[in-house]
Amino acid sequence: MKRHGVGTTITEHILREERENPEATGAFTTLLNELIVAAKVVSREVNKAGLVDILGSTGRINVQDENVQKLDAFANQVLIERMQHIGQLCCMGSEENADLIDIPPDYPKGNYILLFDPLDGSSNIDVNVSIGTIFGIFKKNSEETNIDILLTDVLQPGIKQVAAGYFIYGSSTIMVYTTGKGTGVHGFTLYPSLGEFLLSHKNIQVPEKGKIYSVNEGNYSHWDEKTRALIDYFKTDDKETGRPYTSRYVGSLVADFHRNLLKGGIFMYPADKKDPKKPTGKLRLMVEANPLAMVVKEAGGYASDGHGPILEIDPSELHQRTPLYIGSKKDVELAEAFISGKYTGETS
Ligand code: FBP
Repeated sequence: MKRHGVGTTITEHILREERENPEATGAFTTLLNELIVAAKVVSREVNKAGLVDILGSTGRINVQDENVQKLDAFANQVLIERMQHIGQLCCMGSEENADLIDIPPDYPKGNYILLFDPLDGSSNIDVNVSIGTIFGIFKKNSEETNIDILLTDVLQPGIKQVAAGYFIYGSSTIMVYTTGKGTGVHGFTLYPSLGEFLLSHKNIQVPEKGKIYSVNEGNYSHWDEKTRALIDYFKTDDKETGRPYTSRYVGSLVADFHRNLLKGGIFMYPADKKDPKKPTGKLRLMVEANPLAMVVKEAGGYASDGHGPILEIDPSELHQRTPLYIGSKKDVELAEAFISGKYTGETS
């Protein structure tokens, strides 16, 4: 219901969820509200990037062995500085930081763990193509506060996330998130003149089967036979099974995922032999695959590493990588059948 021309704000939505959760203490609300402030700061900087000296590289190489872009570094700093003072976190983990990020002693600590990819789609930053911030939130299990020991609390399977989502900085800035447990996946669009996220996509459900496949086919020669057969399957002309699918690949995971979430389809970043140091593909389990896997599951879709659910992977490292097949349930199940060698030619 619109009041004074304004629809449901994200704060209203979060407070309603808090009231509906008997265990809620307000801690999660504080965490999410500050994360939203951080994203607004990043969104503002992204929107004016071409006008200020924030494009291009910092010249530094990060723990992912990637060139750190200036906007990457800016987004990372904004998230860390905004989130460390809220008193609800015991630590954070970022794609840009080799180790866990401790909460400075002059700030109170809490029981939540925030993991994030501060700016996903770095290769698209300088060319004004949609990029985003991806986040996953866990609760720590132990009473531990010592950062050196907290890694065991952080390395939980994705199924244990209490919330996950992303922000897209594109033609408009959108936040999509879920707290799981049947609460649904909801999208909020930033209303620039109001500076407020308003509900724009209520209870998103991904179509069970899509018509879009998203993959960097430039890696074809580095794929194994099963992966090639899968991609060839989506490109084969067969009206009965709605093929060929159409190819769409932005090169920003958050943007490719968001499109497929709304329209149906499958995003794939298979394992490849391109870089012996990265046999399991490029994408990170904890800050990219897990959060999006929680969102797609709550929206009726599925996320797999080709052999089983992403959310059930027991992580062993903060920056471990995983092959990723994510999106419409039937398309990802089919991909899993191909990659695990169980494909029999039958499609459901
Ligand atoms: P970062 O930008 O956070 O490092 O993310 C990795 C990423 O850019 C994804 O967003 C995207 O899906 C993928 O890499 C693109 O990789 P490639 O250029 O190899 O297709």
